[in-house]
Amino acid sequence: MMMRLVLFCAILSVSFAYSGYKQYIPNGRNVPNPCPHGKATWSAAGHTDSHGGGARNLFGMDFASSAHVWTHDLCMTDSDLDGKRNGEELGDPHCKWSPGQTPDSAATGHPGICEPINDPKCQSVNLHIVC
Ligand SMILES: [Ca+2]
Repeated sequence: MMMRLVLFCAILSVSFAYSGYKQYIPNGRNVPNPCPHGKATWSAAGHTDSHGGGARNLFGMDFASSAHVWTHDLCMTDSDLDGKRNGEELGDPHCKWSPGQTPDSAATGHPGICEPINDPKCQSVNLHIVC
């Protein structure tokens, strides 16, 4: 019984660790999944696996570098090198969003996955993405 409780708490804390960052980026709970098949949203925008977890993607590395804070610089950066700034993709085109506010618009792209996902220009960037 005690072991089950410890395991349950461990799983719960891991889940919170992932979901905790979503509130620190605009539309963090509604980042579109650019994969051709699968669910509509990407679980953890900063990671390579669509279900959450895996290594950090390019946006995840930039987000970690800014101490997990949505800064003007992070907003203006095009982490995934697809020609669209992170703020543009996450619905904060003017880089004025802060936690707790409603973003200007819905997210239109994924800040850590070069899109269109199968475009030749994106192949080297998307090498470790797991749909
Ligand atoms: Ca981009």
